[in-house]
Amino acid sequence: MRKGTFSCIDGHTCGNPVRLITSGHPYLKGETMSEKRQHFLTEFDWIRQSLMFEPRGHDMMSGSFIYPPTTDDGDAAILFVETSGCLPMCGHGTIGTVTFALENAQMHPKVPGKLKLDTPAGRVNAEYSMVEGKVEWVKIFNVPAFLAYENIEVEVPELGKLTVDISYGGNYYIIVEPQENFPGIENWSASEILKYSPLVRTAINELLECVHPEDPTVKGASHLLWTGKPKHAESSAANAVFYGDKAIDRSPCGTGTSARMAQLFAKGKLQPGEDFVHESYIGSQFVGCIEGVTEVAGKTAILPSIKGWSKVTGTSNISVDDSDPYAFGFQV
Ligand code: PYC
Repeated sequence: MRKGTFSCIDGHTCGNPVRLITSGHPYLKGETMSEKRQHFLTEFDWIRQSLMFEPRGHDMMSGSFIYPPTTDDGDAAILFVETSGCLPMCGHGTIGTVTFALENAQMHPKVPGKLKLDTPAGRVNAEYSMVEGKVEWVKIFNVPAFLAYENIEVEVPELGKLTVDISYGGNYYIIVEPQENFPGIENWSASEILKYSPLVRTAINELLECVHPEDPTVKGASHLLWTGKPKHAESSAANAVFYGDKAIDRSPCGTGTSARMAQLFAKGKLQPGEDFVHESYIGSQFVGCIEGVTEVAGKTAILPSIKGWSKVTGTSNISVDDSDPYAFGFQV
């Protein structure tokens, strides 16, 4: 039977939606969040589709479920649900989940101000400031990020040749810097980003394979990070992150910022300890930092942190009943 009622806390992180689902969790098999993610995708993907797609969601919708920790020292575990699937890791989603959960007693840190979170991509730690019941900011210490491919030439239908880098920050990002066939995000409309992104993504995934060296279920270049000039003088860089089929991230994108810092570090353009103020398509900002350097399967990687904020906009009780022809959503 595919029906249920789901209580949700809705809000946004720096402009991008986060729907924290606080009831209706399916029981998931698996020792790790990566295994539980696979179980969810196999048996419960209808829940994601119902809560993310129209008419209950929209193109940018993104959400999460909190589960008990899967490690001995963890405080909580997070499963991410998005229009595109279940991401291994979502930065804006983690900042929103932590904010909404703490403000509504859905997470109980062992050490106040700190959280150890189990995600499908691995351990993500968080720090936060909470004043009079409101979370002011959350800083996440993301999974190791690394530059996977450099200077890849790809022929994109209707656009022509692009040279791109591919970097991992919890998801694989195709990073496009201004060049002959791309004048920078400040000179492109949203419809151009939405038109060309899927074409670049398909061309890249036909050309090469992105598979995480430590977890083969994390695979595929799923996101695009187009770069350009920031609107604000204090921003270090700006981006338009494309995800799903029609979404431009309204936040500066946590996993995208991690991937971008790994790319800049590998090219000698960003050093550990420097603030990296990353600006989103709508001008909101995250502060990123390289906290340290490590290795993933013998490859140099960075330990990224991302600081941002979230706000609750409301609560909802969403019902899904298979007598509704659009119970499991649709995409146009
Ligand atoms: O913040 O990591 C992120 C993210 C991924 C997709 C949209 N936002």
